[in-house]
Amino acid sequence: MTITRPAPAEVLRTEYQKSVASYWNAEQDPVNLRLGDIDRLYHHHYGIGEVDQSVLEGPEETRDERIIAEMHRLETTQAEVLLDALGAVSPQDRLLDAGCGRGGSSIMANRRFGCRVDGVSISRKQVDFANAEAESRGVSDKVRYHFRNMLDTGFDSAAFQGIWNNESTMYVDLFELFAEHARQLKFGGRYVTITGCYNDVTGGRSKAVAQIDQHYTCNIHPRSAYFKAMTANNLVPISVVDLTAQTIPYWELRAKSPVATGIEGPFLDAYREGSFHYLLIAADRI
Ligand code: SAH
Ligand code: GPP
Ligand code: MG
Repeated sequence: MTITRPAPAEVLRTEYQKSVASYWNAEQDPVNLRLGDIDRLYHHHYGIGEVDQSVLEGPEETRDERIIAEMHRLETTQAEVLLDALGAVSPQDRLLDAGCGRGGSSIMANRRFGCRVDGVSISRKQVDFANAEAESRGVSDKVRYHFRNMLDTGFDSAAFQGIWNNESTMYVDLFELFAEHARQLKFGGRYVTITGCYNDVTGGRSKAVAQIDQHYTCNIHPRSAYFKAMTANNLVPISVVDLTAQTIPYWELRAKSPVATGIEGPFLDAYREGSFHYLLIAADRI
């Protein structure tokens, strides 16, 4: 089989997109790889839910392993909560994982719904990694990752019952993104995002939010921008869940973990001061 691959210039259209792709092509952090190695579900998102504090007690020699396993459990729970919000999906449907990272959420979606899932990332390294994982799991007929730009994927119009962005909207203009999602979703299809956004009520970008942007080369949007861009693109919110209180324990645990990266302080500050929220938004395509 011949695989024709788009030239990077067709996928990476701006200097900014090239710098985002470089970040993800170079990324090898134990905070992600050591967690993913546990069950080969690799996530690039954060965790939610109650922390089992007993992982901090018990034998010193295995403490690090226990903390890492607990962080991974909370990140997998986050993806389960996102998939819950997709509503009914049948094995005949198709789903799109926009900004798919190393692909963990797509594997979980295929496992849950039995349907075809396509993931797109502007990191060729991630796409190759994720396809190798799908291959080794024997699901590469159903789960496929593509080196494509989520602002212009090349997929057919009205091809998808569901589309999600799990922590990947902060790299793009939301009006462009939701226009492309609206094109690809069927009428009545569901869009879900879990995202970090800044709080319009407390003012502009706080110092802690600016530090997060700087750390990941991203551009966190205000909360209001999501609803403006959805309304402009025939996406009607059906549920909005503030997950902030549920993600703080993950960050507290991560700060005490052997794989802390230094960004834990800004996340905890931003959440605690109220300048930043961790939000799930689900919307229907009309
Ligand atoms: N959703 C994944 C990864 C989140 S990390 C997870 O939950 O594990 C952010 C991802 O967005 C990275 O894979 C990055 O390559 C991707 N991304 C950023 N801008 C993009 C764009 N314009 N098109 C496609 N993917 C993009
Ligand atoms: C990816 O997670 C992080 C992002 C996509 C950027 C910002 C997200 C916000 C909610 C603002 P990761 O798992 O690669 O990050 P880390 O390496 O810090 O675990
Ligand atoms: Mg991570």
